[in-house]
Amino acid sequence: MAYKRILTIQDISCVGQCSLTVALPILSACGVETAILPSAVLSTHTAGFTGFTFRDLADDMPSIRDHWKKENIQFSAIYTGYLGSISQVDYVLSIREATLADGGLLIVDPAMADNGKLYPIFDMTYAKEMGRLCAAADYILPNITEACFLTGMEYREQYEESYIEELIGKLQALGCKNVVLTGVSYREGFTGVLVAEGEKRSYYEHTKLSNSCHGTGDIYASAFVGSLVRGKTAPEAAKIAADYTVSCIRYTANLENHWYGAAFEPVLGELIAAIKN
Ligand code: PXL
Repeated sequence: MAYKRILTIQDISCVGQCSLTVALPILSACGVETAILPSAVLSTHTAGFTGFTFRDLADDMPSIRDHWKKENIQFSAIYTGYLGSISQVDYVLSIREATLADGGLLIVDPAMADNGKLYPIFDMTYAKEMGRLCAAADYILPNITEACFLTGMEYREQYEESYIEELIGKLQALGCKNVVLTGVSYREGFTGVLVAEGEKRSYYEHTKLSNSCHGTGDIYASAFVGSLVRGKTAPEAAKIAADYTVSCIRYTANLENHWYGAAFEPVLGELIAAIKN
């Protein structure tokens, strides 16, 4: 069996349990060698903390890419999350060109928005550029808010299957045929994930817990990518990632003052066990 190596490109929020501090341990737990390319360094994430520092690392990307190319470094998959600035989209595309192995996957989590709003520091120009990256991906993992910013559709909290199907169609029209849409809820107390691979659909519904945590999108995407790269199908990976994320949120509900992220560490064993099955 070829040993899999992933490159993940997203920010380091030094404190806050999101992006690289979540992706690296989760991908490692999935049994995959993980290389990282930090897109930015922040003192904390931007959801709930104020006065955070932010350093965009876009300028380092071309020389890192060129060094890897010279060393003939190749990745089985590239997984991107929160990027620091719009110039990074072209850098990511050129890193893919230089380092993605034949048959390797580009998986894009367009981490830029939630609950109907863009994250601080992002604007519509960023959303448009993210659309260009999504167009080039093999899999994209938006939540409904991100799907709306990518397609121009109206954000709704209540909807029917026809609204979700229209969103999927518009996302696929961007250019990526495989869409993993998270946070699709058709009834009170439940939510789920819809996996669209071309015309094929699979929906996995699970309990919606009353507490919600920051960073669960990153936990979900990391567990999905790790499972997929370990050979699970997309619907299997979507289920493993959903069950794991629910466990993280459930664990966090019992902690005091843990508003900034989800305690994903104590339940990593469940993810490892699920991937072994
Ligand atoms: O979890 C997504 C995320 C990643 N990185 C930074 C963020 C957020 C969400 O707000 O602020 C810096």
